[in-house]
This record gives sequence, structure tokens and C-alpha cells, in this order.
Amino acid sequence: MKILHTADWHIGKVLHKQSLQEEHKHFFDWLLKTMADEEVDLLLISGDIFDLANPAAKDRELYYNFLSQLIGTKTSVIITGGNHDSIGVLNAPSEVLSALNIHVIGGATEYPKDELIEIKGGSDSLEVVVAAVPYLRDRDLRHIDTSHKQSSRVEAIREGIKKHYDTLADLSKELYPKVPLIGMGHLYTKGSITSESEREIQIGNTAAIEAKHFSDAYAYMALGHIHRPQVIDKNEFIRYSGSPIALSFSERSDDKIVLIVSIEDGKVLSPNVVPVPKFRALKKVAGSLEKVIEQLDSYKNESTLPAFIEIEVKEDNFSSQVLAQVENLIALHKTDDRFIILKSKVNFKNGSKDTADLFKSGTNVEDLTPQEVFQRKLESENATPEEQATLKEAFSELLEYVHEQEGL
Ligand SMILES: [Mn+2]
Repeated sequence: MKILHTADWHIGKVLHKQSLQEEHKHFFDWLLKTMADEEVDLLLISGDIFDLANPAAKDRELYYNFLSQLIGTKTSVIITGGNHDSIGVLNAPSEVLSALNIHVIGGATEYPKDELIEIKGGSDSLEVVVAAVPYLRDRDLRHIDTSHKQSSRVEAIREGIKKHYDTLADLSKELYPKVPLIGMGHLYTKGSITSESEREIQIGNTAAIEAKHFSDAYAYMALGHIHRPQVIDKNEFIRYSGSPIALSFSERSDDKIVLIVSIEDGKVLSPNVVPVPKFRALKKVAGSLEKVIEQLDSYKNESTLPAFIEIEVKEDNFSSQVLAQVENLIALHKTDDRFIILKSKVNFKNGSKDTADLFKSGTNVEDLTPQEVFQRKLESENATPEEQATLKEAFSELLEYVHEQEGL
């Protein structure tokens, strides 16, 4: 039996006002071909299917179009909800999809057993059980008790996550003692390396669980949420597939992958890393205005789609002429078929200091995360480091609460 692990598709993602639908289409075509070539029996998608809780019609269409192409193939699918997904949106078609061998677990289920999914092999024998754990929301993990101190609330969330996985491991051992168990998850694990495109969860990532907290019963953990592919705690059986396409400029040099895990004679073998082709290059071009112009002129695009370019012009002395020239440069390349300039920044070493209060000159508020905006606000206040830490945690919790309301 062959299992393909992927996550964090973020269908509908917009990067600096530019839709990523084209790279999603290319990725889906490639994925369908890869699954057919590799004879994949089971596809696991560990959360963040959509970027928004309420996806646009064209994004839902893309999703169903992909799923419809699996009908009639031997591949089963398990889809779990991430922190970006709406439980309702994912679960709405689950009855229909289950008839097509597509299992959807949008949010934590009422009965733990409903998160255990049996997957049969060619000879109709049970070959693997999957603990399809979606993103666990605050209300799935603890009852809010305001008398608790911050540290114990963090502890409560961590314990809640651990208990959820333990319950499923115990249940699986009891019901299917001889069948390998694979876990799914959409969470932050301690020690993982983030990029700029994940939202913080679990009280600003402080309630992270550690790899050692997962029961030994899990032969493989197919994780989602972190967009850089990585192995956790040097254990190749606990890993993030990462997002299949770059979702921010911070991921421009990352290799994007999916994983193929084989089970032979009831044993899970070392996962195979399968690189996803780079359908679009993301590139940063930095230097003096002259250098930037030079690099843009000589740029050769080697990917299928036009590159997305971020430019950063660095000059010594403030000059409104330079600012105007950068604007012209962007306009000049509007019709360039090699690349699209998505983001631009101008830094003057001896810049105009008057704009450097909350937002340094050259920074657009849309390029900052809410946490970064809050951090800058904190820096402009006279708060002690302890006060800042408390305020930051409170801010993270409020932000997560707002995002969770969106996902209901
Ligand atoms: Mn994600």
C-alpha cells in the first residue's frame, strides 16, 4: 500500500493581490499524474485546504474539479480541516464524498472513533488505520477558566492535544491490534521552522507539543500547518510535508515536496521525498537602483509561469527622484512576460527620519502581519519587557479567537 502525504494547499491564496490559482492548477495536474504513476492507494491532506474560511466560487470549483478526477481511480482520500478552514465548508459535502471513498473530517468529532478511518487494500483486507485528527480548536481542548494562570492554560492546551492523540491510539490498539496506525495533525510542534505564511495558533505557538508526546502507536505522523517541509526531532516518521507551492517570499528558496509512505507486510517503510516542480519562481532583486534595473533586464525565466519578483532598492541618500523611478520601473514591466513585480521597497540609508515612527519608510501595512503591527505599537509605548510579553500573549489569543470565529 502506498500513501501520499501533503498539506497546506491554501486554495484561494492571494499573494500581494496576485492569485495563485495558476500554480494550483499545475500542481493538481502534476499530483494526479504522480499518483497514477506511483500507484498511490491513499491520499492524505493534513489541513488548510482553503486559504479562507469562506472560499470564492472559483476556488471551490478548483477543489471539486480535482476531487472529481479521482472518481473511478483506486485512490482513497482523507481530508482534515486546518486552522484556515471552515469546518462547515469542508464537512458540507462529506456524505456524498464518502460514497466516493473521500473521507472528510473538518473539525474534531463528537466521538473519537469517528476520527479513526479504516483503509482496505487490494484484497479487501484492512491494511492501515488513520487517526484523521483535524486542527483542534480551543473549545475542543479545554473549558475556559479565567481563574487559571497563563502557564496553566498553556499547559491545559498542550495536555488536551496529547490526550486527543492518546485516546485515538488506545482505541486503535483495542479495535485493530495488528493493523499499523498513521496519525494526521494540523498543529505547531516544538522545534519546527516556520515561514512567514503560517498564522500563529495555540496561544502564539507557546502551547506546542513535542514529538515525544505522540504515542509510539503511531507508525507515521502526517503533519500539516508548517509550510516548510521538515522532519521533527530527527525522526523521519514524524514530518511536515509543507505546502506544495510557495505561499510567501520567505519560501522562495524552499524545495516543495510531497511524501510517499509505503506499507509492506504491515510495516511502514522510510518515506520517499518527491519534489514538486517549481511552476513559478519567486525572486528577490536587491541593490542600488542601477543594479536592480540591470538584474531585471537580464532576468531569464526558467519556470512555466512568469516569476513573481520582489524588489528592494537601497540607496544612500533620500531622493524623491529614485522613488519616482521605481514607480516607473514597475509600470514599465507591467506587460513583461518574464515576470511580475509584486512587491517593492525603497530604503535610504540617510533617509527621512520623520516617517520612521510606527512604520518605517518603505513599508506597506499590508506587508506586515497583525503581530508585527502590534509589535511596532508596543515598541512605541513605554512598556516593560514583562508587560510587553503579557500584552503579546493576550493579543495572540484574541487574534486566534477572531480567526476561529471565521472558521466556524
Ligand atoms: Mn497552513
